[in-house]
Amino acid sequence: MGVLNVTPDSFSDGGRYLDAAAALAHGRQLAEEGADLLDVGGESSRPGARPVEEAEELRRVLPVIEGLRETVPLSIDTTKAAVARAAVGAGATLINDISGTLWPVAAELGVGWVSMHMRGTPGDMQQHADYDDVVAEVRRVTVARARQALDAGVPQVWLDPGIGFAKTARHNMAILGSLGQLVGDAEAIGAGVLVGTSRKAFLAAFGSGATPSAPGDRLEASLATAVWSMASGVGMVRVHDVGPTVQAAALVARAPGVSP
Ligand code: HH2
Repeated sequence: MGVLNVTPDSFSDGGRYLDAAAALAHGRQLAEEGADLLDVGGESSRPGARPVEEAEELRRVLPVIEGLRETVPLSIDTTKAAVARAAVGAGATLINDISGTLWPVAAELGVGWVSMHMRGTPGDMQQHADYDDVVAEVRRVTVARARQALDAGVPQVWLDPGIGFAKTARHNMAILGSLGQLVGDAEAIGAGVLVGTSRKAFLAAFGSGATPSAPGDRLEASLATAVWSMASGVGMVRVHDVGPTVQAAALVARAPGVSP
């Protein structure tokens, strides 16, 4: 899943693809690099991000979805039911909903849905990063919502632990270390697992002392966590750097017993 942010304020690429022509060109490039799906978003969800008006979000994402729908499958990264509906009407086939609430819309429209774990909203989520057992909560919440969605008739559901959403760097690492458990949960209910670590801040808190702090300079750490996720059985990784990740995925797929 390649990231296509049509926003002025996303944490790593804010403002670069706000113009529809720039977004379309970038989307076509990501598709050429081998993305199976592009995740189009018109509202940043970085910690402290401000909400965007519905009309503005629609203005950002709809031309991009209409312009790319013949080129590559698309998901819509939104928490608003009206935006999800319009995006699906324009050609998106998956609702990537970080709020965990839009499964009834996905059921109504007959499209896929992502069951992601978060507490609070992007504006206040980091105040809620306090768990007895973060892995147990992520598994419990994402599986319970996924079951509701599947029971309601959503045709395809992805469990996503929500790396960086109401989580400290240690929480994120604990989740990555136990991805096999979430993969087992997903298999048991007929869902997949999606993980998004790409360029996120926690990557700078671990690894060698030289791990760069600028989001665009976190390619190596992003690839390491994508490879780890795929080798743990995760079916989809959400990334900014599609070409290098596709190369890494091809290599992982050659490992006996692994099929990302
Ligand atoms: N991460 C981001 C946004 N949407 N959706 C899912 N399902 N999983 C994620 O981990 C995830 C997500 C944050 O990354 P990005 O889109 O690059 O930044 P921003 O939210 O600032 O636009």
